[in-house]
Amino acid sequence: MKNLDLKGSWPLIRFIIPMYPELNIYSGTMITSLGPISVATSADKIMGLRVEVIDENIYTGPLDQDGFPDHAKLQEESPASFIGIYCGLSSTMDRVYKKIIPLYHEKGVVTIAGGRHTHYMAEEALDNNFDIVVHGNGEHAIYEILTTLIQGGSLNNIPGISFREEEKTINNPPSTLVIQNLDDLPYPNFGLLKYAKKLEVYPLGIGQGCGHHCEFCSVNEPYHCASAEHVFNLLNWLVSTRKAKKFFIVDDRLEQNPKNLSHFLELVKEKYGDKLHFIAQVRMEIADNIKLMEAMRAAGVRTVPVGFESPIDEDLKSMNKGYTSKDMVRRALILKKYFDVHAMLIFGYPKVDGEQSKMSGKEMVRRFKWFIKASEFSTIQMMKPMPLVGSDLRIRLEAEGRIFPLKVVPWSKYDGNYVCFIPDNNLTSEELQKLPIEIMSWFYNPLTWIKISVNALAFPVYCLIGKWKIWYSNFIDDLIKYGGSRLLKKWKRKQQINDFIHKLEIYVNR
Ligand code: B12
Ligand code: SF4
Repeated sequence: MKNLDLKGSWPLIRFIIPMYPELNIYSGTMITSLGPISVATSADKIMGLRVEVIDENIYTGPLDQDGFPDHAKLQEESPASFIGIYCGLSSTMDRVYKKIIPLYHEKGVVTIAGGRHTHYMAEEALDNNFDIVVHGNGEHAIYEILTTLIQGGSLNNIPGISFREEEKTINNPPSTLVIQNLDDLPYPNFGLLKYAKKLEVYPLGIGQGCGHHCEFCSVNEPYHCASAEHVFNLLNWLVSTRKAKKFFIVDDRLEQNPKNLSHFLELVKEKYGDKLHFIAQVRMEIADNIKLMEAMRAAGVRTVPVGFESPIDEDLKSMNKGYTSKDMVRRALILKKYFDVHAMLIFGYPKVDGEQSKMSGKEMVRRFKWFIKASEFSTIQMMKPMPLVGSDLRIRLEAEGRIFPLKVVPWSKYDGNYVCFIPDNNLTSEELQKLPIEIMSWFYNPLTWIKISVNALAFPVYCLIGKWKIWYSNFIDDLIKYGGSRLLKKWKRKQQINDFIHKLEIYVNR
């Protein structure tokens, strides 16, 4: 550990949520990450410490000459003694290691990492000049780390952290910190955000973990949740203190404790009707539970992102998704009656046990398009399979020697839009890179503006026959599609996809 330099009588810890490296469908949404805000809230309970959070994705402060948040300037304005970085998304880690950490490390600031990437890659983080890595829930750990360091104590007795002593890595047990009673947590204080645009969507957590075990996913903990009353009180507090109206429920799957969820929805409906707006991730099987969907709708759940993943049974089996494509369209159409459905899909999933799919890329595209059209999704996101750190998929592909090394495909490309491994034999790297984008371009068709214009003219007719609600819903879907087509165009313009594919091919043919 470096010698602690407590700058000023009230030392400062600056939490940083690093910027997404690439344009994606979440760019432009004014939301922040719940985890680091919750940890910062906990640090803020330490008497004599100042706390601020910089979220680079919604940042309004000083910029450097390349147009990125200027940490040298931030440090000059208010020197921090500690920084805590959210390392939950691998795609942000190149910026963390290359741009953020070196600057603070050089100034003798203590650097603390938390989030899923560094949990699984602690050695990499310590090699890149992080002083401490926190594993799992960081609310108690941050309190203990900061109070211990300020009082000049040793890290040896703090559970769930990794650090180096005389170049040797110390991993204090347990391997993952889990806060079982989520009702014990203080309400997240979004007021700690500094230089931030106004939040439009507030992240809200009911529970953590997931009882399923999809191969590509890095969420491996069993599910546990806060009580309905606790979450409802928190919601009331956000509505009254921050005028929050729109919420993204960050649970991996909302429906895991139906009794608790139904109670929460009932409380929301009683007080707010459907005036608040919730976005909540669910599995497609909730289409079989009409009562629950009705309760969700009545309490203001409007949009459900659903990981349908693939209409191809071989893919679903390899993913260990726990269902087949049977009934997918039927369930999607039921969900559509209640919500806007955002479908998350994975193209070209590598098959288990060296099985090779006989299906050509062209046939896969045809199947995906058919499924998307038949299911009438409001929005879609086509991703490539990502060998995420901590997932069984990464372990399998690593064992097969198929993951491109970081010098060919760096962490910044781990956002679902790039090929990260050598695909199955029936697909070339170029096809895996390009075909999902072809499906996105087909769905987010720039010519949708013609449909929008025609529909605008047809509005009076729909009013006359009393079907204006149908008109409105189609109109909004088309506007979103058109917006999506513009975003896609911007993304394509920025990418040098052919250079990227060329790099992959050189590696494959080496
Ligand atoms: C909500 C969510 C989103 C939201 C918001 C993202 C955000 N960062 O908040 C949205 C929809 C935007 C999103 C987008 C994506 N996501 Co996402 N998302 C989640 C989800 C479901 C919940 C995150 C959350 O808020 N959890 C609740 C909080 C309380 O927990 P937490 O974040 O882990 O924080 C705790 C600890 O980690 C720790 N901690 C966190 N920060 C810090 C900092 C310090 C200093 C300390 C000490 C501790 C600490 O303490 C916290 C409190 O206990 C997770 C799955 C999961 N369960 O983690 C996936 C997850 C983070 N997402 C994932 C992915 C892959 C994506 C996408 C790439 C998918 C895509 N293609 O669109 C994009 C990212 C786009 C990009 N540019 O890269 C992966 C990330 C894996 C990885 N290694 O990169 C996850 C883990 C899911 C998975 N399939 O495995 N996501
Ligand atoms: S992908 Fe969804 S259902 Fe599957 S393990 Fe992850 S969180 Fe659970």
